[in-house]
Amino acid sequence: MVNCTIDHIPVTVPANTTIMQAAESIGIAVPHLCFLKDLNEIAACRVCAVEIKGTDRLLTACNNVVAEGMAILTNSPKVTVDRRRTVQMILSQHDFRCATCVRSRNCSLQDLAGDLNIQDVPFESCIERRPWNRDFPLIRDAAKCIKCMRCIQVCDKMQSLGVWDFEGTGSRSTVNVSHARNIEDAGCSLCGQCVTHCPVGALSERDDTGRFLRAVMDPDTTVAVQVAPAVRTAWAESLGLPLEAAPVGKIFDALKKMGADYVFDTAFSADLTIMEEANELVARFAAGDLAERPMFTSCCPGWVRFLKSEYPHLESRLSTAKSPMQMFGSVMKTAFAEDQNLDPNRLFSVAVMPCLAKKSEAEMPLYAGEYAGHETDCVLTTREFARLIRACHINMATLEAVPADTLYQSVSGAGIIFGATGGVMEAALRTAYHTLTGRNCPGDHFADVRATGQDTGVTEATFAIGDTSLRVAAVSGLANTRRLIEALEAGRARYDFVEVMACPGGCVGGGGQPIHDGEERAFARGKNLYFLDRGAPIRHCHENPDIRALYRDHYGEPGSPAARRLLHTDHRH
Ligand code: HC1
Ligand code: SF4
Repeated sequence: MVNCTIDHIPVTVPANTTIMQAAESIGIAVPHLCFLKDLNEIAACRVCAVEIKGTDRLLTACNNVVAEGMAILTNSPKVTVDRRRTVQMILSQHDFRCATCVRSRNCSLQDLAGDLNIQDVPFESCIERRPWNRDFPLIRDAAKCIKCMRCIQVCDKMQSLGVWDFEGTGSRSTVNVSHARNIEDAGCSLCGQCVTHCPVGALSERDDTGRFLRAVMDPDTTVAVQVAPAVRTAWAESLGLPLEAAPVGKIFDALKKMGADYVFDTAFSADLTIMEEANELVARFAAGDLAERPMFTSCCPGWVRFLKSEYPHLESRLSTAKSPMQMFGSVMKTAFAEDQNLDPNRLFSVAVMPCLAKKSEAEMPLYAGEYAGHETDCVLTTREFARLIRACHINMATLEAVPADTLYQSVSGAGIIFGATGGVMEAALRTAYHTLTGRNCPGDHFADVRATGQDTGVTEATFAIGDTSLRVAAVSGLANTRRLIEALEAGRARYDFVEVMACPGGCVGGGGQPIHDGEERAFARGKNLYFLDRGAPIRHCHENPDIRALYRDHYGEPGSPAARRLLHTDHRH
């Protein structure tokens, strides 16, 4: 153990404890900007510098460890002056027009400058400006980048993709797309994790709120909105409502107040996806084609982008079932339009998603149908939705929980847990169990695939269903996924069915969710979905009466020619 003092308070900590951790252990938060636990501990910003009494030097607290007898001051006048100057230097390279910044009120640099009472920047401004393709779902504003390196580390260590890199030397050093590529060609999965880990407004999603508002303002356009399972766990985090007071019905109410004509829960089409995907799993199994195992889930577009660019030879292992978002878009423009006597060419289909990659999934040519537009015409992230609530001056206190619209009101708990890692797998196994045995399993029968919060991003299990033994895995995070695929390819692992989610913890931790700097909330949000599943009156997708009615009236049965035409894809293009 090591004994030292921090701000005159004695503290004893294990050897190799950083100054920042030691301070935290006695409730002293050392200000910082670039630090991310386990990902970015390199003191790039120098904001966490502290004074060591008896020396001339300031030491950065995030990457220096305490030593026996050290007397550390985190708030001496010397530290304060140094910290103010450091932040002023950073501001001299940062476009601080905060009033129009997407991260205003949720920006670590803005908070820090406010806390340090910085009212001017006495250094010459040198702001870097670079062109960027504003049509791409991920936007980078070089003028706001503070070179903290978080995006580089997150993309590299968490997602194994290395899309960003440092370039230049000295005062010209900066961050850019690696290997001088354009972002479109850089193999970006669009997971958005670099966005949620950026402390400022340098990275963001493309803002599509204007397209949504134009559609609801057009009297000749019918707007139908679906809301993803994970959105309900997080939408109110930045709006001042506690989770218990923020059910999905209030999201529906807010959307109606914004002018949406119809509102639906993507958990409904998650049920539909499972009908098709479980049927496909059983069929692939019955065919006994071992070379085609495992079957991979295909609902996460970040994962599908990753697979197509990194492991294109595995494309045929993807389930051909469209994602719930795309299935709902297809249903809206075909079955729903037909049943409600609506012109599909005047139907604008919107999806509120916790995800950036959903924007690119919706735009893929393969999802343009025989009507105007795409199956999904506009994707808004959870953050864009929260911004719309503010922009439309919707008073959160007036929102009421209203039901989704008919014909698709009913959702199962299995559809709801899609938003958490392991949830798609669990939902599919519940229905596959029914297909193979003719009976329903207990709701929590496959709970072993749920993440515990302590795991490494992969959960594995073997289940016996009737005479069949299934070896399954659920993985989240693309670096974890790469390790899993490499183990498969090397013959070190064998699975029949694998669920992949690009974002750690699944969609609940998606790149379009509200940002809490340096803090991961995915696991807690996921627990909320399992809580909703436990209390759901229906816990199996195949028991959803509205799904049954949809099959009765339009598709016949899972895997039918109509279902294959409208609800599946070959993933090409
Ligand atoms: Fe997801 Fe999915 S779970 S991919 O995270 O399969 O985005 O929530 O909507 O499509 O259902 C996202 C979430 C979402 C789809 C579903
Ligand atoms: Fe990397 Fe994901 Fe950011 Fe793309 S969106 S650059 S894959 S972290």
